[in-house]
Amino acid sequence: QFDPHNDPDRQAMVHLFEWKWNDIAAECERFLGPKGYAGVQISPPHECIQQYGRPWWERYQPVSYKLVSRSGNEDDFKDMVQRCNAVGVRIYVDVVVNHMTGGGSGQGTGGSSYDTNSESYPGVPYGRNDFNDNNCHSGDGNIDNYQDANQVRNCRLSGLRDLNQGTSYVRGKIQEYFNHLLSLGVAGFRVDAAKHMWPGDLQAIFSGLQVSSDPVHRFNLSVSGSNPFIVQEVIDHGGEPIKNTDYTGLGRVTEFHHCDHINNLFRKRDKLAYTSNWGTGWGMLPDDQALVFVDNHDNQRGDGGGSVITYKEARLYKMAQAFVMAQPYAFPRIMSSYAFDSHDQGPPQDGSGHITSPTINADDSCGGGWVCEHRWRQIYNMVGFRNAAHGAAMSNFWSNGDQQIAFARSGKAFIAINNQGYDLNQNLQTTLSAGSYCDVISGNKENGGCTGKTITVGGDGRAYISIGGSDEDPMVAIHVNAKL
Ligand code: LM2
Ligand code: CA
Repeated sequence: QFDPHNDPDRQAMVHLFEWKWNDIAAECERFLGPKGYAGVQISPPHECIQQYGRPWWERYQPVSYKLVSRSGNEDDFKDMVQRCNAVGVRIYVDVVVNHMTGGGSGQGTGGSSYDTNSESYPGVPYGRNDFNDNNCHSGDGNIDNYQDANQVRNCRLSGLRDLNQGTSYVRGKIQEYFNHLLSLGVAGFRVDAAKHMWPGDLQAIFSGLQVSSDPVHRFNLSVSGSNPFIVQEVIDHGGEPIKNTDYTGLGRVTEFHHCDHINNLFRKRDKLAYTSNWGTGWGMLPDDQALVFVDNHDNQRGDGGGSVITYKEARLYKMAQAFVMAQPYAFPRIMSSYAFDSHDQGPPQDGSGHITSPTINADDSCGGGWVCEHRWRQIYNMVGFRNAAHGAAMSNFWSNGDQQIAFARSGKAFIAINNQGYDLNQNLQTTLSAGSYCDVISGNKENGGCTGKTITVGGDGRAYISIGGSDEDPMVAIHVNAKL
């Protein structure tokens, strides 16, 4: 449950937030596979409410576990999983099983009816007895006090009807849903609102999962271990009784301290010079228990605590991503967004509420309202850096004592970052063999040449590194696969 079941040459995943299944399938084949991405976190595939204005968050209000959503139906889903697996890219599903809807009644995206007030969800089916109402002891039935773990687990998260995962019936329905997804070839789950469920209940649910061994999917999980990859979303910034470590026995956990540290670092409230012991040295979870990211779909909108760096501050964002990818620490996830001006704004869509596909520009970037951070050269080339550096320890850490750093991934790769505001000019040890390397931040290695800066490494492993204090991309990165 800690293993992403990734191809060993692929060491980072991307969250294609609100993408349609057939667009993801195409993206696996034309971009993610070739560029070395390990997998995709997809938006919740279950049937959900159809909220007026079609905000993104309607997908966090399940109506049933039928695979019918604005991203596509079950056939589209199956096709996506098979096509992505075929090019070495895994699919991780965002599963929402803490709760059902938060208000109203009507029809879900798959045609099932629901009625929040009577807690009636015939598409599953769930009824009153399947919810936690009698186990919640807050004044209004909602979570009012995060200092009370009982409330956090048994009361309603902003009015969302809270399922009782303590019963064998509810556990069974959730297992059925997960096993269905696994039978279609997915490699794992991002468990929404894990903090709001009891670790013991999650353990019981996970222990009943069966992974697919169907070779048609070209992806036989039983080869690499029989447990699906599990990422539990536990928002822990410290200061509450529920800790992310309550869940680390069951699978990986989203490391929100990482978002906080990255934010403080790149806004210069902290020093890059102090990062030679990044990871557990900074009080974060052990390597194999953490999933890390600069921002996610909630905190890029200001939800979930802390302020973070997003695509809207592109220069800082690229620097932060380069730092995260260059580090050997944890398993990273890149956020891929659509452009938004307001919190609730849904994905690019037409007048009838159908999600519209991203367009792909000649320079590999996206159009049609999609930001596609994962297609920014500075970002996808750092995925290539991470893949090339995999297994090599950090070494030869250098700093100017403040906001300029450089380090090697011993024998495999080298990066220098200048967030100081004035120029960096240094002769630094890269640990690489003598030769010319393409700086993958400023360009691509193409037909044996480099479209950006070329860095020359001498016989002693040293290279002269210059990064202007106000350069648009104030970093330089080279690795063994970028040798010219
Ligand atoms: C999550 N993780 O634990 C998701 O990452 C987050 O995006 C989800 O909230 C949340 N948990 C529940 O799955 C989002 C969104 C909320 C939205 C909920 C449910 O951030 O704003 O709440 O999904 O759709 C909305 C309204 C809220 C209302 C609620 C219930 O914004 O005002 O509360 O629905 O009707 C009365
Ligand atoms: Ca709960």
